[in-house]
Amino acid sequence: MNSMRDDIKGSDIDCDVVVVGAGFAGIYALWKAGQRGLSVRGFERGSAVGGTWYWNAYPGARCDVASYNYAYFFDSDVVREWDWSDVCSGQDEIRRYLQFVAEKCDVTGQITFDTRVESATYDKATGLWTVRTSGDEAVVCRYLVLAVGALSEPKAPDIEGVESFAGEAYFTSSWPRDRDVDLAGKRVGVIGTGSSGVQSIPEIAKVARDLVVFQRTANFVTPTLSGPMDPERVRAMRQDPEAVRNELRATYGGNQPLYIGPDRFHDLDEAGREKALWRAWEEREVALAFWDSHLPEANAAISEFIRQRMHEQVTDPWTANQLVPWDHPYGGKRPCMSDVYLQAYNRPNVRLVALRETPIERIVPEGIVTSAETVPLDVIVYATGFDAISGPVHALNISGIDGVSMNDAWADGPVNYLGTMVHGFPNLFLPSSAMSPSVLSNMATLAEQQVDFIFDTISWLDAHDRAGLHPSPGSQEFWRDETLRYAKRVPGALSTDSWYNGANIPGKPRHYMVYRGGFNRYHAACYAELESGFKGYELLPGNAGHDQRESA
Ligand code: NA7
Repeated sequence: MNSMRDDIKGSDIDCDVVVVGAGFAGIYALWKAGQRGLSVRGFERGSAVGGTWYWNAYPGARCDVASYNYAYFFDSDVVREWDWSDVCSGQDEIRRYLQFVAEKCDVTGQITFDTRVESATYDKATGLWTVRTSGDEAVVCRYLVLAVGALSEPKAPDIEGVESFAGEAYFTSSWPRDRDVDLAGKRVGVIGTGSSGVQSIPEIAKVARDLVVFQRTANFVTPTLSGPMDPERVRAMRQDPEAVRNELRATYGGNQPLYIGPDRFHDLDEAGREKALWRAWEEREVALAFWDSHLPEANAAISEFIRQRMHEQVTDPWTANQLVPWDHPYGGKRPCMSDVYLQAYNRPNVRLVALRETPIERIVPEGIVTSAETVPLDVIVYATGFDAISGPVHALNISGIDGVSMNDAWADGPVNYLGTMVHGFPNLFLPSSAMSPSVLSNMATLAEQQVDFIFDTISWLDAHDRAGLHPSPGSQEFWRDETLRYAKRVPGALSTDSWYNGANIPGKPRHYMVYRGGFNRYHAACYAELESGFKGYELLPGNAGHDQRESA
């Protein structure tokens, strides 16, 4: 394939592709562009590759998808040369892995680091994007891949007086990487008990003099898969990485779980269900206790079982009762995993403040004021989460056909087709974004799948002499309905406040943002489009002036 289209003057265009972000999707997109003979540039606001795994360097940060699967499979050498130390790899190990892959694939030289992309503007006349950066560069390209991640735009603290605090303040989402944060002997307050809070609290508890946890909503916490890698499984994986990759794409979650209960919920009596739940608990896959765990009745049994196990791990009855999530079913919001979180509350230096009973009123120079007390603190850790999934796209200033901004197009919530492209924004690709399997799938598998689909789309355009494409409004409506249809089947998905539906950000339109039809179905839908000649899209004419199904 030619790296430049003949109908675009060489001087008009700086590169074929710009990739924004250097996490799992960005690194692979940079490599893939090179493989397809396309010229490419990358921009990354961090000082190194890693994305999520670069920024979230808080103590205790680790992955809860098994390392067997949470990795790339596009390159056999990468699979064979990298040894994971644990089934649940820690943040720094995953960051080093991504650095290893980026260097092995020789893409780091294409990335401009410490640079934010500030805007991206589409020119209808030329069909090109102009990307402007914090480094005062304007780069003109044909294709724009925004590999900016789903959890990269931290939620701004929505508490009065945040700036007035006189002590140290840290965010789990941008934990200092250039120095050790010394919490020894200090009075530390942690706000937030999502995955970041659940992982960091036990580590902070080990060193802080006093730790006060400010919890608004309790979350489900189940044991992790952590432990040594099984050498047999690693050997099998290394034998045929391509086969593993295909197997992952054929699963519901882009992930091969280590255990799935063999029996259906309704085929078991009470004793059988209890046995199945215990077995799955011991296998550390309690959410998959039954073959049909997704059924509301099975989910209710799983939820109740986890509540009991959580309760019995905490000594103080009031604290135990507060830590158990009574208000939503398992999976209604992102469940957490930890082997040490609940036990941390049995330490004498750890105390829970239940914000549903005594809400935070404000932050003052000396600490946090609730409706019941002033808690004096030396350090506040904000584990308060992200403007998830659509937030990183809103943070960029993107304007498409006729100057329509993405923020206007998404004013009522994100719309797109197949989770990757938006009507009115030709040749703009959004891996890991809204209405893809996204955060409810294995993000490493998803990164490879989406980037493959994006570059297969680009190859198709070139092969068919098309300058570009964007989805039709009808396709977007269809995909929105599909996303909603599958979300309705998931217990608690639409009724629970969560960052899956934007409820964690005041004023954000409530819109379920994860496609729950399954990775396998998603993958098939993407490639069915390609095979149909992109019937769900509007195609922009190329040089040879093919018949037009376009609106631009
Ligand atoms: P999450 O899961 O969004 O958790 C954020 C936590 O912060 C959650 O407990 C929130 O309570 C709490 N929060 C947010 N704002 C406030 C205020 N103003 N007052 C009190 N408490 C607040 O983010 P994480 O970083 O833990 O995890 C994100 C994902 O990263 C994780 O699931 C993994 O996929 C990796 P709320 O539930 O809103 O009541």
